[in-house]
Amino acid sequence: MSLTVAANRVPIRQTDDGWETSVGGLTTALLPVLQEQGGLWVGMGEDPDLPDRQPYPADAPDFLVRRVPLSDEELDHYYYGMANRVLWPVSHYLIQHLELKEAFMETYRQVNRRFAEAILEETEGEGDDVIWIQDYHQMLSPRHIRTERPDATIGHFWHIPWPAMEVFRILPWSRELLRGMLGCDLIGFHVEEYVDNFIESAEVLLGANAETTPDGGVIRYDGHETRVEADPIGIDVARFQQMAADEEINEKARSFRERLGTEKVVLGIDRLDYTKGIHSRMVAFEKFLEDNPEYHGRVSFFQIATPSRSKLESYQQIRREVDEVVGRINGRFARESWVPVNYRYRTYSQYELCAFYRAADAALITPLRDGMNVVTQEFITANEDGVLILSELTGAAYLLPEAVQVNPYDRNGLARAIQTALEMPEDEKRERLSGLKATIEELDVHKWADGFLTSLRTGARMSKT
Ligand code: GDG
Repeated sequence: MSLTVAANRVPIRQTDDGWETSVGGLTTALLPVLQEQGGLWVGMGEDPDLPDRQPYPADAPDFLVRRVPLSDEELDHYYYGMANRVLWPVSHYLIQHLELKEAFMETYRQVNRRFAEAILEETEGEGDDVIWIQDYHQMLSPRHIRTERPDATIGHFWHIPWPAMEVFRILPWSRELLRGMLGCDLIGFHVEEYVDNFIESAEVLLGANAETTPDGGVIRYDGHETRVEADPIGIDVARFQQMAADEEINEKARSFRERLGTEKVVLGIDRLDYTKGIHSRMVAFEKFLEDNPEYHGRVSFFQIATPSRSKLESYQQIRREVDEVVGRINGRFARESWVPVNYRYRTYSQYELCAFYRAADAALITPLRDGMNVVTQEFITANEDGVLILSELTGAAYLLPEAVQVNPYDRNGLARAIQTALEMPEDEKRERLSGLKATIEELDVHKWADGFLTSLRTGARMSKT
């Protein structure tokens, strides 16, 4: 078998010491498959100085990196436009950020076609070769590939929520986008809710015929069958376990706690994105401090917001709002050496993140909507005795009943959950965490990739234990 992956970004990057593979769930899961079986990775080419075709590694290539070069305007309309100002907000039910511009969709069509052409040029589509497309950047390329190569095996994994049909249909191009996706043989989502929403969208908007099966469903449309199923993504569990056992990381965790100087540490780690609920979380922490003066001086909230999509006005706006609320809370409550909110707008290494996970007494992961949220899984794997406070509007919430679940829009409920977490008895904490850890071990990202590829190739899902 040879594997072709199409994702928005290629999995390698240039550093001062040469080229290296990037760190991230998807790369970690798919590189071993490409290294073993060979293949192709197609992604955007944002830098005209880089080659369109790059065998990697250069001295003994395992696979070919193929870039689809994009002009600045194409990048603006396809990536910052259609992907990030249309598909992202609509899928997260944050339609106040929606910008429905025909020019975005026009470029998205062209770029999806170019991705499909690059795949067709580089592959012959023989035997059990498979094409695996990732995420909402590529909804139309499956249909192009199918038209040119009716026998191709094409899979797609959708990493964000699929919204309710009534919300998805707001898009003037909803039917065209769905038809594009239905060029696939298999589409994976994190949880059943998204599978059901997708099936309903295909039935109502396209009049497709759909049947539900124990694994998800089968949609028949235009003479082709597409299977849909829930395949929740995991993390590289062994890597996080190893980091968690590393003495240097534990030393970092201890000195971090000492520097904060409080009895309790509450942690948040997110890309700075309006879907992640950082602002509402801060306001809830403020309410917690208002209601619980006995905690003043005893608890610190440490929030990392990693810069993301910062070219976009809506992301600049959320940054200003978070800056403002952090300033307000600290201005109101800080005293002597105690600063209640420690906020960092920057990127850390994965080792540093792991030290923060180890150090925390509670993680506050409260997106307004999130496909899965793998920060949750990283915290559970790395931490030993903390509490997970988790938004019920994430994919992860379906899988993790042992978390303290909250509605991220409910300020009072969230404030109470912080108190519950900080006062939870030790044995209850350990019991909940051990249930959570068992689930995360099952969700491992290598198993996820194997499971999806087996289902794609054989037409049947592996039985889940
Ligand atoms: C999409 C979906 C779905 C964050 N800051 C730093 C850093 N990170 C890493 C985390 C984690 C990842 O980024 C974020 O993953 P999430 O799952 O939280 O969210 P999205 O980026 O929105 O991802 C999401 C996911 O796809 C997978 O399908 O779960 O729902 O939206 O791994 O650790 N990593 C490093 N430095 C940082 O400062 N190195």
